[in-house]
Amino acid sequence: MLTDITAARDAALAEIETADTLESLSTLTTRLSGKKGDLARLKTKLGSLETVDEKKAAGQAINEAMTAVSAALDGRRSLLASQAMAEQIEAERLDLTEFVGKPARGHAHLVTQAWERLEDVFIGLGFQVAEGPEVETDWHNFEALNMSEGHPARGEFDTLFVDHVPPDGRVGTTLLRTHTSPVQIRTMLESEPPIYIVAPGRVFRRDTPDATHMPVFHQIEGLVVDRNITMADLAGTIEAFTKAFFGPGFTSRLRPSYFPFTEPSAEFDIQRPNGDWIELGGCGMVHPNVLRAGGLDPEEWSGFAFGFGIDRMAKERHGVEDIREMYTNDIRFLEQF
Ligand code: FA5
Repeated sequence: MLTDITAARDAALAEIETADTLESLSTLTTRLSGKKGDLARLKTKLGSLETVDEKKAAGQAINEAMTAVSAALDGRRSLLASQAMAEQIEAERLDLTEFVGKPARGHAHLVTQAWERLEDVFIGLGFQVAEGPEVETDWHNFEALNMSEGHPARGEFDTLFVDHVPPDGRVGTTLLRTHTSPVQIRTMLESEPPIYIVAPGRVFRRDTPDATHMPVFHQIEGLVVDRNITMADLAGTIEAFTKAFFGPGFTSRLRPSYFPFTEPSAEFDIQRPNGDWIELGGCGMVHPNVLRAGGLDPEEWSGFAFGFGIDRMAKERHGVEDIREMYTNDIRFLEQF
């Protein structure tokens, strides 16, 4: 009997050692610990033993064997469970190494970069940065800039009107500013000369998008009002800006032009080191009517103003073929700058 018990125990222990999954171990557990297990069957035969001592010895041996089998099952179960856990962890492991060291970072949009650099360069030349609202009154956008109602120059600004009834009830007198020039008026009305400001911002026109036009784009305005300001100051400022912004190999020129709010007026162009000319924007001496609208006496004060498109400038500077590309938000395009 004792030999059978030892044999049954050893067979059970050997089987437990070979169980290699939790499922097979579970089946084995049911079989070994159930009533049909070898040890359980041997237990039922205890009664057939002849002496009490034999029964006692065999009973003890069976109990010890059962304890050993049960301990082996537990040990095997926890080993297989920890192996299964390790496998799961390995299978679900996230490779985070790509975030270690040099994470991919975005950067400011091409136009924002140009806007910020323009501010930096003009601040370096002694200018301050001013702002104005994007929704403007007809008065600030046109009237005060020497374009009264019916002025033909208004036709050049395809204006988007805002569906808003102002306190005076004159519908159609509130609009999306068509240029940054109304900031000239607001600055003159709000501060005393000397004035040296630039005003970058978003402007709106009912222009159909094409390679050089967007209905929403950006301009930067410049305004200087002081005593004895002349056209030479304007030309010198444009030249200093051109060299500071584009580099020492670039130069600028003024060409006669017309704007209702400046007199005389000019277009200004810059020349690349390879000789190519790029049109940048408009400028001129602030018109006496504009100084008056800003609350200043043209006999005492004089000034110059300029304005140009930031998007157009960024486009030229980086050799972008089509201005619309800058607004399609294609990451492959934007990443280049
Ligand atoms: C003006 O807007 C004047 N306010 C500029 C000015 C200021 C002149 C102060 C004198 C004194 P103009 O309409 O030409 O001018 O526009 C200026 C610049 O804005 C253009 O040279 C161009 O670079 C840019 N621009 C005009 N329309 C668009 C458009 N639809 N999309 C992108 N850029 C544009």
